[in-house]
Amino acid sequence: MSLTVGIVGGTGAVGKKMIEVLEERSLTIDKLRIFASEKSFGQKIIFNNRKVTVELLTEEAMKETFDYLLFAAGGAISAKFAPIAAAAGNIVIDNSSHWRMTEGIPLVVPEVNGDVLRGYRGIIANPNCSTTQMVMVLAPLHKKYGIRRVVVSTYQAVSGSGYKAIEELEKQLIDESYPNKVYPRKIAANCIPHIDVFNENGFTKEELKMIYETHKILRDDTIEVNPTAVRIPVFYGHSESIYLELNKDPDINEVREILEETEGVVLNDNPDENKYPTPLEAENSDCTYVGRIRKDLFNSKGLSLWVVADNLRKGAATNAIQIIETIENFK
Ligand code: 11C
Repeated sequence: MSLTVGIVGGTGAVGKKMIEVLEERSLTIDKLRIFASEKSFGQKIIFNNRKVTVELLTEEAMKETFDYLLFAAGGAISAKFAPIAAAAGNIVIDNSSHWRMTEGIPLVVPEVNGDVLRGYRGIIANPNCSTTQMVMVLAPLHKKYGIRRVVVSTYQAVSGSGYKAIEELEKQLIDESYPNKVYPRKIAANCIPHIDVFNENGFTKEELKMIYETHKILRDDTIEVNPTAVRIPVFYGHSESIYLELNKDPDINEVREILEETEGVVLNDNPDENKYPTPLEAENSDCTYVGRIRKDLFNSKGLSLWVVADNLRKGAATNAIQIIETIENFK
């Protein structure tokens, strides 16, 4: 079946990646429409060797008929326009955080909980990139052993903050005096333990997303998640050091087998040959990579892992397109 797909925010870092991923996958797109604000409308974007003119985002446009509308324009735009599009009967896949925790709105990583999409129409939320790659690895281990506690530290690429942040790092790498505008500190040659705003409990919004989105996707709010989210001077690819306390003692070979067999996860774990995932190697891949798997030396139920994925792909665009593929496969 050929589809009409709209992208709201198609000129930003995630929107552009969505266009790239749509070109690569096997969905047949009959018509792609791209919407943006006054700043960017009128631009020409190439999709499947054809020029698409970026249209102005309006309420009227959102009432037209689409098979799928992908939103990548931030929370305020999603809050206003996604309900209009959904009320018109469209399926909306929203990459912002606005609808993620709303009851009745599915929050989906297809390999983990794609089943919730069966028969559903309306707004669907795409999770935060740091949550997505984490639950890709947590889900099969939770099923097998039960996860009691997760302690995670992230090492997040600047592309998670968009084009302006990419430019800020590029400029600071060649000019030490280039001022920080996107980040509260200089990002080149530094790491900043601060992503999104601080909450009164001391955690940042990025860290709270990792807690509550994990509960919703894994359908288990008893898992104790303790994150620290850190921005590092890497362009693409988020990394995570994850410590799990399980309900049962894990067998390390069995853990490796489980992860090796998990769809979308690639095991890269051979320290003797310096084999472990890094963001440079994960860039432009749709998979989630895991390595440095080891048991805690002091707690038989403890397990450490290192998880890396391309934040603009599996963390955003690819996951959104996989949501379309999942719904199409249910038809
Ligand atoms: C970052 N994870 O790396 C953020 C970007 O809720 O979708 C994505 C924010 C979100 O800065």
